Amino acid sequence: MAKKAKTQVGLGSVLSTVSGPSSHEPPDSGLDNSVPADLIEKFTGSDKLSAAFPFNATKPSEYGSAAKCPFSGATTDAPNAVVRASTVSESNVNEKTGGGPPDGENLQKGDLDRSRVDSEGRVLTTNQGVAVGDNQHSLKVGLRGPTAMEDFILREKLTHFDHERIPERVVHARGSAAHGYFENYQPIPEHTKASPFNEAGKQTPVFVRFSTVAGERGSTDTARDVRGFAVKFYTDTGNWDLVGNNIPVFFIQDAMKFPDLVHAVKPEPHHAMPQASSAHDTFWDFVSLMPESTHMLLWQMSDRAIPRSYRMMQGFGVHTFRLINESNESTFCKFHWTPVAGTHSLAWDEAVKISGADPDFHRRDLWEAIESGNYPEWELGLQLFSEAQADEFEFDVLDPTKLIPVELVPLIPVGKLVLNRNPDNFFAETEQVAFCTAHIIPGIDFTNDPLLQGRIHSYLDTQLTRLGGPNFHEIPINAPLQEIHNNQRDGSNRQSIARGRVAYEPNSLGGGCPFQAGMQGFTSFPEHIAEDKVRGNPQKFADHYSQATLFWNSQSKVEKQHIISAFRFELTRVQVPAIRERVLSLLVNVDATLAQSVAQGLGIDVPSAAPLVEGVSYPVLNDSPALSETFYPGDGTIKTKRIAILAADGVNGNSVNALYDAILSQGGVPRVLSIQLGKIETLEGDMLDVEATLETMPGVLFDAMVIADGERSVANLAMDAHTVEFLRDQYRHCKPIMVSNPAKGLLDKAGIQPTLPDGSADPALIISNEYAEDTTLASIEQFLMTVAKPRDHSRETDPPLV
Ligand code: HDE
Repeated sequence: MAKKAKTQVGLGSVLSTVSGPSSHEPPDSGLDNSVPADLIEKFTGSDKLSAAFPFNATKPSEYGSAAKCPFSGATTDAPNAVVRASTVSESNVNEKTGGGPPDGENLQKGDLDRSRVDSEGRVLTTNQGVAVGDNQHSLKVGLRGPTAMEDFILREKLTHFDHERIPERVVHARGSAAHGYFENYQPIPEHTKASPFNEAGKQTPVFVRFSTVAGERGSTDTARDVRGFAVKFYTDTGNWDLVGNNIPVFFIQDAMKFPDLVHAVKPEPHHAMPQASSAHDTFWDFVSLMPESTHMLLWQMSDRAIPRSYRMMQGFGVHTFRLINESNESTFCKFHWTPVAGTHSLAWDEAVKISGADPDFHRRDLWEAIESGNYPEWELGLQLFSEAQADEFEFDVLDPTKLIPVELVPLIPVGKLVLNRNPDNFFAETEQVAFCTAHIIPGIDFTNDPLLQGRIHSYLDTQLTRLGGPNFHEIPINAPLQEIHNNQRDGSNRQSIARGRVAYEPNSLGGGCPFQAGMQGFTSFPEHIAEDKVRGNPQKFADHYSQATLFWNSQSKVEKQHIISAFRFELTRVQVPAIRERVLSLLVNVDATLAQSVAQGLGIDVPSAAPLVEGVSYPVLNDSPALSETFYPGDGTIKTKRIAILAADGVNGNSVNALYDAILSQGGVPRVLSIQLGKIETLEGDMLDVEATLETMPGVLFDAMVIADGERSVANLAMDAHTVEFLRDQYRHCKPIMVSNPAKGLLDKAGIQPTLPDGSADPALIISNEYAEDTTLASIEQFLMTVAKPRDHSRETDPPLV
């Protein structure tokens, strides 16, 4: 193979947000443009920009008599506008995001641009627009004297700082978000007049926030937890929020129990432990007394609760909603988001280790995917059914602990969701976005699901505390594209300036305006109800187990084992034996093997089953393959997968280059890792940039690894124990590994057998021969084909052997 004049090594760092080569040289932009040019410009431009400030030039004017005439701050122009931008994805514009302000301006107009600020070439000012002469020192009476009370600049700065936190969300505090669009396939007028669905190819801007539930704002991304999947549609008939989760059912059936559930799962009130974890007594105490949680508990103990990426999870509206057509007819509807990348999860041991190595794992993953132009995508599918059909089901469609198997009501694909733009500012957009289930538009309506009914109140209410009052709809990220006209007035932080003397309706002094829209506006579905006012549940709500069994039966062997292990882990951390036993009494009603295996893991006998409510019939469906993650293998590419190439002095440069190029050209993210940053010398005598170290980026942060060819390189790597840990973790978490012949000794050191525990060949462990162009390329191809597939768990044993 011809030796390259310049290597592409370094491009993997351009695609990443952690670490990078020590060299200032821009990496070769590649033969195949696999890395967007503006991302390379941003990466290298940031270094150039920063290099223009080798030291702090204003320092000399800060001392003694010179302090009376402070220098103005040093400035330099960015080599390219994108260098100073928050995100290269700002070039993806839609009606809501706007196209970006001209440099140095803060335009007040329609879309988000009205609020964007760019400070290029501008001096620092106070909040009153007064230029600040000295931003280094407080105003003192004498250089060694006390600070003057009149220092309004210091006081304004500190005061703002003192108040720059707002209350975090009561639940779903930890999250990450992105802009994008929903594109409709075909209009569905027979079912709904809702505007996002009324035209083929129509794009509606969206802002989507993913979250964990239990942890605080700064908690880890990879906790075992349900994930929020909240979509705000900025439609041309107002904002519609579909505030869902990545699991299609919920723990409880009635809003009345939500504060209890959340208090039980949050850190215990006396000592505020544990953070972002359900593995403690109060959670299991509560749910074991709430048998309706059982179905959700199986989902939560499954791999669904430790997704590999936000991009690789399904989303569900959970409740049954109504779609309403022009004739005011209603169709019941369940919303499903299905990821193009497939559903993939972490191993629990991996999730725990990632929490230490990179608590921002999912946030970083979403950000990096969008920056690199790999826009996350989902298909929206609807389950549509009539009231008559609903009455036939053995479960109640108003019960949020039940799903509707696709065998009963198929999914109809109606459009796709694409996330193609990162926010400019986390606080202004992701933190301040206010999702409310009450935000619906003509064509969508609620059902009487008692959990949904409570949510309609709670989301709006919570924003009053979180965002400081009733004008949160004016915050740019929350503002609809439609104009707002009403007689609501005043309140904290009011922005809009209403003209005229009229703030009531009906009026004549304002010419009757604004006036009600009648049938052109939102009208609620006129559901007929003639019932007694009661507290309680319909009889069908009393079946707490049959869908838990359905879910269990639908899981693969590996998925079942993971559920057993998760119950064992969580209940082992529980301290009160009676709570463990009560959980098991629920599992007995789900499946005997499940209950037996978990009991065995806890060293206790299987207790008797929790009592069933009499007179409840059990659905006949045995399994539903679509409930298993294996049903969604994804698009079979290596796109965005992170692949570590471990190398040290003496590495075969040709083989690293061939591998690096192959990964990049297929859309993966290669990184050269070594013992320390700097350059390593290849066998051919070239110098190769190291992009990250084994110490800073352990194996859990990568989807696959390679120990590069070269006897001396392998020997050097062997001197750093991180290499063996790297191998062990990658092996234990069932990730593809490629090693060259000389690295076989490292496998031995790590305790890794070349065959699977059952003696058969390990398809994800590839041992390549010493470098020869054709055989190396064949091994790389084989390796990357394995990386493209969902993880193969056949290495797994319980307990792990490695
Ligand atoms: Fe929420 N939920 N929730 N929830 N929820 C909130 O709203 C609440 C429920 C969900 O990214 C809060 O703005 C009640 C189900 C998501 O900003 C709060 C009940 C589902 C998000 C609230 C539920 C969800 C929230 C906290 C039972 C799946 C994050 C801050 C009656 C369908 C949205 C806020 C974002 C957030 C209340 C149950 C999903 C307190 C009372 C079921 C994705 O208002």
